[in-house]
Formats: sequence, structure tokens, C-alpha cells
Amino acid sequence: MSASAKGANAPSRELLEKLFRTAYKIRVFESEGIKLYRQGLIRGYFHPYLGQEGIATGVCAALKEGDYIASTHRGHGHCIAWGADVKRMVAELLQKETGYCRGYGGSMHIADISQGNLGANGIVGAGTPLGVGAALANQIRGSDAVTVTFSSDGGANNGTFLESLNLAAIWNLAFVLVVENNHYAVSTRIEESTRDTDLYKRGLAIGVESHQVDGNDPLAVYHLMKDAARKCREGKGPILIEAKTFRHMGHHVNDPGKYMPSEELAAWKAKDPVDRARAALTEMSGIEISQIEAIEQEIRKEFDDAVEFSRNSREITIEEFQQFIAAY
Ligand SMILES: Cc1ncc(C[n+]2csc(CCOP(=O)(O)OP(=O)(O)O)c2C)c(N)n1
Ligand SMILES: [Mg+2]
Repeated sequence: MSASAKGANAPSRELLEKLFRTAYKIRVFESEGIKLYRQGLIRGYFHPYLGQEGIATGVCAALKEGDYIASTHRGHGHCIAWGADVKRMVAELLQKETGYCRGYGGSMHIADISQGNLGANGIVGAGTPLGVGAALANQIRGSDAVTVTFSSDGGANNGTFLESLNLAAIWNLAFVLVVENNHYAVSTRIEESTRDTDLYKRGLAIGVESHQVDGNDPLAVYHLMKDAARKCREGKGPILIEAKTFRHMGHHVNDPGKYMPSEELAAWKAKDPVDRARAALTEMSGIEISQIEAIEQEIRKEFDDAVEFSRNSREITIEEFQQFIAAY
């Protein structure tokens, strides 16, 4: 994020604060969530979004009420940036009935259709056709809503990636495909799974406006997404955005990520998206350090309150879960 951007086009304090708040909230949720996982309180997998916060933060800040998002298995950050209730998210992770899916879904299935969050998804790449379907429905309804699907480098090798984007293109849908290229699908390096690692070119090949952005720069992501959403509402969609980034740890909490070269990891950590959001807010808005600290404290308290709320909520029973499954 260019901290020197000043003058008429300078981002507002409100925007800078929103970006920082969101990025920091994701950072706290993931860091503290990992601790809960390590205490054995969360079952199943937990795929941390640490290091990738700039993408969800910038994208969601550029959308408006009535728009839609579809997420991935690494979806906590998308939910938070979309404005999800942290209490209900933590409760879902802890299998409590107060969670988003009554505790039946867990980390990879948090969804809130009523608010346009089509959900996290345990099937890599599955959010792309889902998002295109929502965008088609919105076009048929005459709505100006934009649908964003968050995908991934691994997801881009799923057959439905091009099939869906191609349909979105011939139908001029208000659809934005955000590809979070973190260079790995589990331990498989992107160079091992595709010859051309610039994934935005796949959109160009089928006539889709496509861009590449530094995913660790929340403000750059925001500006690109803002422009993409405007174009989509003008009937100029779909648009593909490839955001380059890097995870701060292995694929999931129990993956030590030894295959990630330490110098490369250090170089990406030096471009930490949360630090950059904080630096932009500090340098461009004139906010006092004490005010930043107060924001951080407020967000940490929100997480602690969510844990307290969740601990006091009732855990679903195996019998209830079995009855729920049998009903479908
Ligand atoms: C269709 C499908 N294939 C394989 C898997 C197993 N799997 C879960 S996550 C993952 C890697 C995903 O990598 P990427 O798409 O780049 O997303 P990232 O984990 O980097 O966010 C795989 C292969 C799956 N869940 N779904
Ligand atoms: Mg990946």
C-alpha cells in the first residue's frame, strides 16, 4: 500500500480504518482460533487465512449490501470481511447450537444465505459454478447485485473454473472471480501444477477482463475490486482478479509447512497485509497510535466475548446431528 498517496485521490480515514479493522479482526480470529483448535475444542480441519487477509478485506470493502460472495475451505476471513457475527462463527467452530449452521457444519461450511454469503465450501473450486449461478439468478431478477467467488490456485485447475467463467462471459454476468494465488495447493507448488503461473491469463484466453494484483495490499485490492464491481453493474462483467499472496503457515493447523522455503516466507511476511493496513491508516489519516491500540483492544474483546458466548452455548448431540442428516 503506497503510504505516500496524498491529495484529492487520497483514501478517506473511514475507508482506511475499515480496512485495518477488518484485516486485524481476521488476524485475531485466526490466531486465537488456532489456540482453541490446539486445545482440542474444534473438530475437523482448520485452514488458517493468516497472510491472506488483504484479499478478503479489500474485496468485501468494495461491495455493498445485496451483493453476494461464495467462499472456500479457507473461508473464515471472507465471512469476517463480509461482516459476519464473530459470536456465531466461533460457536459454529465449537459445534454449538448458536453457530451459523447450528454447529452442524463447522469451519468449512459457515454460510449465511440471508446476508448473501453463499458459504465456505469443502470442495475445492466448487464456489465458482455456485457464484455464476447466483449471478445468473440476479440477472434474471433484474438486480444490479454483484457476485464474487473467492477461488484459489488449486481451484483454478478444477474443470468447472473455465466452464463457469466462460458461461459468465457469454451471458455478461455481474460476476467477479477472485483467485487467491498463494502458490500452494496443500504441499504442491503452483509450478508443479501449471506451466504458466500467472493465472489471470486464463481469463484473457476466453475474452474476460482480467487483472493481477498484490493480494497483500488491501488498498490496491479495494481499488481494483471497486472498479470491477462498477463495471459489472454497468453490464461489463464478468471480471477475473488474480491476487498473489502467501500463507503464513502450512495448509491447515497441523501441517508444519516445512516445504515452504523460509526465505520466501520471510519475504512475504515483510509485506504483511495487516501491518500494511495499519501503516496506511497511521500514515495517511493522522490517527493517534493510542486510537489504533484502542481499536485493537476492542477487536480482541469482541473475540474473547465470542468465546465466552460460545462456551456458554449448548453443544449439539450426536443424536441431533444424526436426525438432522437423516432428514436430508
Ligand atoms: C475437488 C477437491 N479435490 C481435492 C480436495 C482436497 N483438498 C482440500 S484443500 C486442497 C488444496 C487446495 O489448494 P488451493 O485450491 O490452492 O487452496 P488453498 O488451500 O491454497 O487456499 C485439496 C487438494 C478437495 N477438498 N476438493
Ligand atoms: Mg493455494
